[in-house]
Amino acid sequence: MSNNLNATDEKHLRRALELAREGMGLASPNPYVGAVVCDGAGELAGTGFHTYEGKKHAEVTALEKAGDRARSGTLYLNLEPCCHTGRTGPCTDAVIASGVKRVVAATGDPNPQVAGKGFEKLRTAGIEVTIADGDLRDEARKLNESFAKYIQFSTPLVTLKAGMTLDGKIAPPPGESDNPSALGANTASGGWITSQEARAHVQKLRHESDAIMVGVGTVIADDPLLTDRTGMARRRPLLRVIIDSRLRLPLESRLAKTANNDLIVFCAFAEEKRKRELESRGIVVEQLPLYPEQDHYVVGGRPIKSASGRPDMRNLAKRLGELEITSLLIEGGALVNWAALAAGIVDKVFLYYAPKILAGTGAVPFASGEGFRHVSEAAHVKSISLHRFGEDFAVEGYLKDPYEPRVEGRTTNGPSVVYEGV
Ligand code: AOF
Ligand code: ZN
Repeated sequence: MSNNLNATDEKHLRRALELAREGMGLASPNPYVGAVVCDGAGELAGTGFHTYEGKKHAEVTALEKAGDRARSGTLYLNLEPCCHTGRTGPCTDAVIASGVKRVVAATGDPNPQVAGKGFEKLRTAGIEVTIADGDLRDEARKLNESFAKYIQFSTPLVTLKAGMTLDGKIAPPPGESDNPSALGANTASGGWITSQEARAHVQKLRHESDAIMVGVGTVIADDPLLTDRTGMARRRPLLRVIIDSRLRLPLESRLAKTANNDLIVFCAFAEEKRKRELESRGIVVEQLPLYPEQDHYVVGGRPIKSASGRPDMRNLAKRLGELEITSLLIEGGALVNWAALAAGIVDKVFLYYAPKILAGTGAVPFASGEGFRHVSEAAHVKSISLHRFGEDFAVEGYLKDPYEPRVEGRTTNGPSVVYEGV
């Protein structure tokens, strides 16, 4: 519930949010935006939502549909109208020209080029502006959290996803699996831990993501396809990203066999022949700088040794940002999960738990590596929501607020990342 909106406002703003969701898979790298126009008598006069290919911003479509009926009416939308010229002109001009007397928005635009200036322009033109509080505002912010991260920091929102047992194991001891699809019998980790319902939800996460990433160890063990199998339309194929320091990606893996300019391998050492071999199969290979030898992260004031000899995750996030990737879903394994956590690139987690206990020291933990050494230094997951999937449940929560400005810097002890909010 919003405290500052009446029931009619709420109804129309909810509809705008619903319309915005129609852009799922189709709006990135732009935000999801939906708009509703009501005429002076409160009757529905036009709706619209944004897709990147469609170019037109949501409110422009809705106002065009409403035509003259917009005069003295109200415009509802989930995001502040833009006031700058990008691929299209400023929406604020179109809103002012339409003659609406009131704009009700769920939240501001995190784009620094807009951020409050859009509302200001409307108010200066004499339009009454109401910005929602409560649930609707929260929902609208959540809907565009990837866009918020990307537009402010030029790196994707990074979500660490894992399916595990109650005791935090993502796989039984290597070599004891009966996964028929596993490539390497000795390292196989397969056999589903989580339920079909939980895995269907992971497909939804994949659909909402621009890119998905695993380490090459997971490819060798599980031979995953890493595709979006929701069947829903998407503007760009889900970019499949593999961290593979020494280009071990098997050519007979399902990933390599299905590569079609949607598979990118980040390595640390690129042997020319191997690189060409992969590239000839439509796989993009890029070399990333290594973590500097003496590099460490500072977590809660204490240094943590980074994974030297591996591609630097921070550069990876930057590179994906350059490729207009607004969201990255990391799906393991244990080493990559730790590397991402230690590098401080993780914004949120989506952890699925099946009511099973594997126990044993040989089973594969959610994250391996050095780990945080003190409880006081542990990654602190905030703003938690719980989800149920049949017998399973999932914890969704944040290590960093995608909307908050943050300081990422270096200390006097060499390059390091200040792991904020932990
Ligand atoms: C709106 N309504 O429907 C969208 C907005 O390059 P452009 O012209 O498409 O501008 C993209 C920016 O405009 C994007 O970064 C965000 O700030 C805003 N998106 N704004 O008023 C819309 N899609
Ligand atoms: Zn606009």
